[in-house]
Amino acid sequence: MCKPGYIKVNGICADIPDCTNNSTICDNATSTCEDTPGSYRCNCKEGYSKPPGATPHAPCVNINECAASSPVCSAGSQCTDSVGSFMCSCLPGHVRISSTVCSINATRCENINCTTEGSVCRENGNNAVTCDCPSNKAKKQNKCLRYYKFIQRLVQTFLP
Ligand SMILES: [Ca+2]
Repeated sequence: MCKPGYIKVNGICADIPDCTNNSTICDNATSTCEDTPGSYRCNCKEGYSKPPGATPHAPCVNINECAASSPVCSAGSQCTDSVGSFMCSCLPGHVRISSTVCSINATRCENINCTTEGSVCRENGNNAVTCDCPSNKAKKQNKCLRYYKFIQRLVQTFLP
């Protein structure tokens, strides 16, 4: 007599090759079969897992990556779970950096806060936006000031 999981071959108890004998012993969509001494194990594929304490034969189930304690999608993106995977969609005004990272689209004025007081955001096609002072004003100490040229001329005249 052989122990469970073993079969007598030429008078010797040999491990039953469960995975080879039954190719669907594990769910091939969610796991891969691994022969173990006297038994087998269904190892979960990426995107699938077993509940803690599940038996080696237990089926693997979808991981909801979107419910993970640390976010899998970056700020500015929306996580959508799918069976065996997940997807990060970029929120409006954001551009894709990678499959899990979206970043504010810095080429759009709607996403830009011009920090120079009185400056106006201008889009330059595919390049980053600029915050320019209106044509009748000039930037001075983080403000767009009218008559800057006049002040500058005064300074140049009276300062050494
Ligand atoms: Ca998933």
